[in-house]
Amino acid sequence: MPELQIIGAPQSNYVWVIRIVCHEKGVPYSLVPAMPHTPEVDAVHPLGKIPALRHGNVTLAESRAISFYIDRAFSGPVLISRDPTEGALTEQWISIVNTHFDALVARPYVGAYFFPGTPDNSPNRPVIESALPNLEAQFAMLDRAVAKTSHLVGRNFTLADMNVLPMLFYLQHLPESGSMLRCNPHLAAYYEQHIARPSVKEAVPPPFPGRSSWTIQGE
Ligand SMILES: N[C@@H](CCC(=O)N[C@@H](CS)C(=O)NCC(=O)O)C(=O)O
Repeated sequence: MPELQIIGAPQSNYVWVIRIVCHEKGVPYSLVPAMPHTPEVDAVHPLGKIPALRHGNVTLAESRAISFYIDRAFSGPVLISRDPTEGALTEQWISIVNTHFDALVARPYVGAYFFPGTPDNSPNRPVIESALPNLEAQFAMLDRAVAKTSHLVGRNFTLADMNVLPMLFYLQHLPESGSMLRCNPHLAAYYEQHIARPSVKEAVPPPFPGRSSWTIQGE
């Protein structure tokens, strides 16, 4: 079997998702550290985004496609149920998280702390303030979703859970979103339960260069 390479920076939530997937499937891999829009990444992802994957002759972009490949190409636990309803619900939560929660709300908010684009590099308060109402609503949505079983779908740890946990990790370390997470009791319990899972814990990324921890305290 050729070596499976995950190409991307460990701090990317989507690179982390793929590392969780590999761990859950029992697939050995090597992480090839690379930033977006660098030659190794551009060679695979048409938009230069991370993660990218190389496995023998196979090259793939996009975390959902990469997860599909790993889930189907290797034996081990099934990460997206082959049952039509359970599988579709898993896709539903991946889609909601990727297109609404991550892209529109969480990513701009987290970026306003770590890549603020302000003259003095201080947090970008207008972006943070504008994200807060949506963040609150989407935390409440996720709280309801995990209330019954502490999983997004059924009683198993599926790709839907793997997909959301890295983003929750970043949100948990920031002031407003950390408080909101703690105020949603089902989501807080879900986070504490699954962040301790070996596949998730083992790929916790080091803080960005120049920072000693992920936590940013409130004012
Ligand atoms: N839809 C993509 C999103 C990947 C993504 O946004 N990656 C970020 C890092 S977490 C990135 O490469 N950002 C650089 C850019 O958007 O130009 C996936 O699921 O893989």
